[in-house]
Amino acid sequence: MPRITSAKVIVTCPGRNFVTLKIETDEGVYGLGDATLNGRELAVASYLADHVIPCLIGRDAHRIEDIWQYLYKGAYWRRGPVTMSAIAAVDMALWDIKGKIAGLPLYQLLGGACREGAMVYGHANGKTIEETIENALHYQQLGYKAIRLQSGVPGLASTYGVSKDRYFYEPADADLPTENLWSSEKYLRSVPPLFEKAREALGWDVHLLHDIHHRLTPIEAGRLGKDLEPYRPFWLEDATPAENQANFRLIRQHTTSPLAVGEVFNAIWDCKELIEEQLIDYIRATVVHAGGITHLRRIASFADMHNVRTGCHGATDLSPVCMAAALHFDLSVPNFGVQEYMRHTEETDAVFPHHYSFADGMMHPGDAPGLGADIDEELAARYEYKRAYLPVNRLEDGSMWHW
Ligand code: EZ4
Ligand code: CO
Repeated sequence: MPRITSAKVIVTCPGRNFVTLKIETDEGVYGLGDATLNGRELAVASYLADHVIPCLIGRDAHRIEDIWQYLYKGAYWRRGPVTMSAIAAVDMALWDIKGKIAGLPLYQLLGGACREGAMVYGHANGKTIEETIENALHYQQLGYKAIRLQSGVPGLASTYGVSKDRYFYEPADADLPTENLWSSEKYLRSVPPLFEKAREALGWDVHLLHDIHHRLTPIEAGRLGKDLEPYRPFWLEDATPAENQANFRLIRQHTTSPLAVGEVFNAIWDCKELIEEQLIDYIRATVVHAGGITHLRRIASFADMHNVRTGCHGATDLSPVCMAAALHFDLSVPNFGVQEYMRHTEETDAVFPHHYSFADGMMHPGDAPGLGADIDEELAARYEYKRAYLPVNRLEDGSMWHW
């Protein structure tokens, strides 16, 4: 039995902050787990170092389900992004260890591949529709079969998803939250022409996606969904906040545009009605923020019963360790839909060497034992943590809005 002898939290900032858990065993095998929670990184680092690691020492690393239940039920205080990201990091690291000991890539332990690769979508963006389309054409040339379109909104100085650097979008951009101005009316006028022109330029053989980033009311989202129907979007993401899951019932009544939600979800309870009542088409929960491989598989199985497919969050704040875990999950889960893929910078990739690869619009986790992602601790130590926040939004009258 591989006994856990020690564990530590590694915080590094190769261009952006990442929190990584490393668990070591007496068999000399170690495992890694991503614990990054954008803008709240140190809370998870402390939760792990101060409250989780002491409970891990001496345990049998093979007992993944038992350790998951112990950390979830045993804390008394359940769910929430900090708790569930910490549990996720432990879970990922234990699966990594199990894979390394078995000499098998993780997807083999999860039942083996049920597809050749995971279709990913890239992020095309620009200040104007023309710029966004030019960027999308570039993704199409790179072989992407699915592309997310985000464009500047006329009359608004900045908006979500439109990057300073065209290929690396990093929303957590300041030492204190940047203040942005938002107008749903202006935004709602800007999206249909983007999709109309994108179909003209890109044709119909590519999937087009869009992220609303929680900014509309349900009835506004219903209207946008209806307006976009002629352009056959693959999905509309995070149309409205989902704390009240009934929000999506209203959207669903008004549009056949497919709906995706859940990158901020932490547990199966966050999407119980959404899935059970078939109010969504794709569930965006991720390995790192939703309790690890163990819990995400549970969500996926529940989703499969209700014709909901997976579409894991894959922005740059999810480290290459999480990306690797996501790809093993994607390869093995029957109701996989699509995987988000925002490339990491070279700096980040150097700190986290990995075996996953991209070809022809698809990704594969590689066949190295375990997750197939590592951390160069010496290099990581050179990048000190740098406080960085996500922006906030205000409406034109100064009141706070969803970012
Ligand atoms: O804003 O990951 O679909 N992707 C997204 C991301 C999120 C960030 C938040 O940390 O919505 O860009
Ligand atoms: Co999103």
